[in-house]
Amino acid sequence: MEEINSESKKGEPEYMPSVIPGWFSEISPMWPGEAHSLKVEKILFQEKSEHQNVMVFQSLTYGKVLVLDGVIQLTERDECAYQEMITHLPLGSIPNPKKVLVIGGGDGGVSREVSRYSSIDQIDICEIDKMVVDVSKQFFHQVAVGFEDPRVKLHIGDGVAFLKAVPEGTYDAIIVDSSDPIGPAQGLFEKPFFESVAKALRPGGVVCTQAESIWLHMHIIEDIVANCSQIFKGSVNYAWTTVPTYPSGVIGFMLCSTEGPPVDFKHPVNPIDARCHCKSSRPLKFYSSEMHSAAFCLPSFAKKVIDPKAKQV
Ligand code: SPD
Repeated sequence: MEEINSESKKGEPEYMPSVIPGWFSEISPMWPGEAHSLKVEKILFQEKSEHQNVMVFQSLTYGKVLVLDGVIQLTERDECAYQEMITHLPLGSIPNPKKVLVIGGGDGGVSREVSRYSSIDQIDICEIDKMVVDVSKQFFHQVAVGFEDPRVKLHIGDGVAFLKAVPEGTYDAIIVDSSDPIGPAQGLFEKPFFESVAKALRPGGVVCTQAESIWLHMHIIEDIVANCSQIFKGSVNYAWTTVPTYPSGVIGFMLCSTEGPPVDFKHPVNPIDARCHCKSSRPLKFYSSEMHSAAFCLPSFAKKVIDPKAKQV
């Protein structure tokens, strides 16, 4: 096969070879046949924890990147889209949240966002992998700043086991900031986990879980929606947002409430103060009330699958 050359000869169009040393490509059976790539300037950290491979690299265009088992978890440039949406979609939908649990979230970004609410007096985080916390504190200060809030209590352990031990009706909101359902996060996508979540929430409490991509994972989403509509007796909705460095450039969220005071996720009732009462945090970059409502508009192909099982107030 003729070698493809990136150098232009005699004014011919330039072709780039598709496999280039110095690039990170995200390859996984969860998105077969495609891989998003980022140019690597320097690998800053690479180690195997008790649970997974942990890597941090400096990219040319997205700042530092955190990768777990070969899958991008966050980049400095676009983490705002994910962390703000997964947090403010649920917390913007209920008045005066007080107790919040984050499952996963070992980088601290979700707790950074939860910290913006002055009504909250307790933020529990249950992350399985201490190395993720340590690496985030070392390389991602603007994200791990979320651990500095005195209301935060960090538990290192398995989220499934943690939730089973939580007394009934403890939390106003639970946010499940997980990696994909291959590896340590698998249990966080299964029915027994959602049953524990429902039990740990107060009446009219809310959950928001990372719920993959409408372009790639409709089969997973369909299962999650079916399980959730059996378990959660309040509202059950799917929302989504753009995150350029996640597979297919989008990611979704499952938002559910338990039986009790009705929750209308599509119309936020608890607008957050963008200035934030917490001095160490920056102004919002992505979330707004408009983005909140827009996140629930689904393309027709997804609506057809999700809507028959979803529940509105
Ligand atoms: N496909 C990757 C999905 C990762 C979602 N979790 C990211 C953690 C950021 N706090």
